[in-house]
Amino acid sequence: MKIAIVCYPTFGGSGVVATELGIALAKLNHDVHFITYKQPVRLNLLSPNIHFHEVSVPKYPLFHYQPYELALSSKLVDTIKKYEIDVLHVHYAIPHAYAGYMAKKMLEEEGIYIPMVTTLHGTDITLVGNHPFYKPAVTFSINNSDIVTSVSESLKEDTLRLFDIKKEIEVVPNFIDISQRKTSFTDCQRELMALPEERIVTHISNFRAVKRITDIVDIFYNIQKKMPAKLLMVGEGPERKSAEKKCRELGIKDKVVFFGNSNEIDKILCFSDLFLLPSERESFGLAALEAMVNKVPVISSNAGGIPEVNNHGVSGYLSEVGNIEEMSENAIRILEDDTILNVFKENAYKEAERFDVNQIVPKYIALYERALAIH
Ligand code: GMT
Repeated sequence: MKIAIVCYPTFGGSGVVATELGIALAKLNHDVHFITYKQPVRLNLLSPNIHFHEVSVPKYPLFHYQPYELALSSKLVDTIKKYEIDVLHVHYAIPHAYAGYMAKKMLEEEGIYIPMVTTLHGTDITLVGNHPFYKPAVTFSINNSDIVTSVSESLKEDTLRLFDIKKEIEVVPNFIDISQRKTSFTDCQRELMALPEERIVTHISNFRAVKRITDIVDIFYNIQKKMPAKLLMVGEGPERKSAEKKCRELGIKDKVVFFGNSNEIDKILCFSDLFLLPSERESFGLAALEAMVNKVPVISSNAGGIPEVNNHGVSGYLSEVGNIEEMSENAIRILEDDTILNVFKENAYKEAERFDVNQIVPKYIALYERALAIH
């Protein structure tokens, strides 16, 4: 099949999933065309059947806001025609499903039918899309997609609760390429990060308020009172400054490393002992899954879809959002005993196997085939 994928090219989970999906489809000999405003960050290999088409938005002084949706739908029309694309798959409803629908309609005028699969990722539904300013347009573009998927049962329930949805929503969970992880473990350089007796605690995100970054600092503060430990904070975003300030105020800044955005998260996770994800909301928690496949147990909140990924008492522990005391106690329970830690590490990996690329990508292919047959 020839598949066009629209996504955000940044470090957000939706862009990562879309990129990994495109790479997996290309390995299965499908022809994949990424259409977005920048080469996706995880797309570091362009192969004969992976293509990237940049959406450029020319700046014009009249526009207070540059019309990205217009440029995207025009680029979609051109690319779909030029490369005879079979299926359009848009990730993150805003504004991709809306622009995709416009492209579909423009192509229909020329007698070209293109089925559109829309994947809902989380904040496009729970935070941004639910805002009254966007809600009618988001509802419309979901209802007018040919197939709609969500990355967890929890996100499906949220979508049905928050919007007037007339379409079936199929749950296709996020996934991970386990075989690729196995081969990249060779250069794990733990000694560069911490002393042998120190435990390494890690968090990776876009440092937005929804991630409750200061809870992470509080939990780590409690951990380091009980054992030698380091906290590795990976990512960039609005909450980073306040987290750094809090580390200074608590007198733990020497034990915390802020990395900024990284393309080498497997290298960081390979020497991590525990992953913290105390988010206010999380449709899935891809970062937790990436930790688990690297044998890193997870202390998380029980928000949204996280319980579908992190298995309480097996791959880690879950607590109510904001229950810093319980999260700290559970973290210490896992970290203070080598035997317990090793059991959780192995369990985390086993739980991650449920989300292997080979289990999940065929589900998308089956949906594309169904979308093609709709016409
Ligand atoms: O806020 C983020 O974590 C980024 C956001 C995105 O759309 O890029 O992530 C959402 O999609 C990810 C991939 O499906 C999920 O793993 C995240 O849980 C989800 N984030 C939220 O729901 C807050």
